[in-house]
Amino acid sequence: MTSRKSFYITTPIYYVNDVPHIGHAYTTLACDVMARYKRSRGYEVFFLTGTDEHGQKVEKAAHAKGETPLELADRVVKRFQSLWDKLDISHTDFIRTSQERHKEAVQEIFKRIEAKGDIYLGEYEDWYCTPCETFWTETQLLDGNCPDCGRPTDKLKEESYFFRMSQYQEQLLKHIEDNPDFIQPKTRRNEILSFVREGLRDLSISRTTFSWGIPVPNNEKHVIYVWFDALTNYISALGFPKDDDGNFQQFWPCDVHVIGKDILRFHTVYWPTFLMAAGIPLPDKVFAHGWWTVEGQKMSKSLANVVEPNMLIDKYGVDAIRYFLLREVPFGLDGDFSHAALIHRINSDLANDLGNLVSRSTAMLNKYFDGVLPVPDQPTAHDTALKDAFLGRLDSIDQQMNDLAFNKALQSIWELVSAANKYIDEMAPWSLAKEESQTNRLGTVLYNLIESVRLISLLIEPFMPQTGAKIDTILGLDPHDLQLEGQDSWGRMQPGTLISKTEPLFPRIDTT
Ligand code: ME8
Repeated sequence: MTSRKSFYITTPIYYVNDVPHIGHAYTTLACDVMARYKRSRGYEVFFLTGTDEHGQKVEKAAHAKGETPLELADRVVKRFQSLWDKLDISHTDFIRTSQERHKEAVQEIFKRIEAKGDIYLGEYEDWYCTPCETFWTETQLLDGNCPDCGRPTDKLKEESYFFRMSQYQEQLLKHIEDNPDFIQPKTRRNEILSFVREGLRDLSISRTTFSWGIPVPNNEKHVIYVWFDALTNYISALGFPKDDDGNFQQFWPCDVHVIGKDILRFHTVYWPTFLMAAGIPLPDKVFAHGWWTVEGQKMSKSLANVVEPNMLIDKYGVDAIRYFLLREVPFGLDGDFSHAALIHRINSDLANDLGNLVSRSTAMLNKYFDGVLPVPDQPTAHDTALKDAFLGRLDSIDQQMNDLAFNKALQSIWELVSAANKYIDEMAPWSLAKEESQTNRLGTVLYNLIESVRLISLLIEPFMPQTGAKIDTILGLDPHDLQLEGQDSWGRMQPGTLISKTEPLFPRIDTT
């Protein structure tokens, strides 16, 4: 990641012909965690999400329901927005491709590429998969069906505008080769490298068979291809081309587009070549995460109901879901959602490890010092080891976060939770409390514990904002004043602060 103090992160914009499910929640959540983390490190963050509303699929779905496409979109957009509220998503902007600001940007890029001579009018004849909005050649089909989703395709012949994508093959290859971090994880990069090496064809970028979309400038018979339209959201939301607010200037190029592996090619072949042709710099990184199955099976409509995100949040709490999704599976690999695994994580990591640390530390401080944080004494070797454990991990956690290795970052944070729990067991404050001569020592131990809890709270806040805020309130801290301060982070709790007692942060879930 670059060293500038601005950070721009995006989710895909989701189709409105489906309602939000756990897969959409996963991508959006990962971006939210990253956005919150970067803010906690002092970055100015632009975090974009939104909806992809044009195209034949949406037009068909709307007609089937007796609605206009925009009516359908308005209805489904509310479902996405209310889920993002419920999931504590802290996006800066929500772009809808039906908005005027977006139309202007798409037409502008089209015009720029056309003016350069890289768009021409031709005729298209190929096999089209409507659910995937993708054309396939005869040889790409599998038994006559779409090689991606297996559904039937239709033969289409139409007049179409083409983008000279073939002209950009060498430039794209060179970019991917020169920028090893451009496509992540590595396996995805290799996939795209071999795809590009096989050769790029010119791309059909307009349709005449439906009308729900953005018209081609100066030829209203044609609607711009939905992927050309959709990908442009990443700059239209920043105010491109006028840039009245200076967001495009400040935030572009994007630090990272986070996507699922299903839409990798669109983001690492189509999008960069459109940008090259339009003379716009490329994003720094595209990260494609893996695919969720549910209880071992591909997510179908009926299975999606079993893991309906609103229902999961109501049942288990928003922070538990946020924690589970990012802790359970390395970001980039496929994962399986099971209720048993979720309950196990809640009981062991959240109720036991984290919950007990916070309740034991604050309860003892209340019992032995009436909740008033004592002044720490000279540190012993144990105290220094605890402090060093924290400071020693801050840099690696920063690296893990910048690599989007969320599960590793959480593992590192939980090593700190364990270190603090172990410190309690070894220092045995209850024994120190029995001897009056040990009052200063007891005070030092409890100070170190509360300081550990403060830092853990800061580190978990991006993942579990409500829990972080709860702990800050218990510790009498204003969350807005808090930032990680690198190696100066230890020892910032003010002696004399009044610390309250707490109910368990995560009640155990009974599995019997
Ligand atoms: O593709 N596991 O929108 P979309 C993990 N509009 N992630 C999943 C998932 C699963 N089972 N299912 C969906 C589109 N996702 C286009 C994008 S961007 C310019 C246009 C997530 O509604 C994952 O992020 O089909 C995937 O890439 C995205 O939802 C697809 O959302």
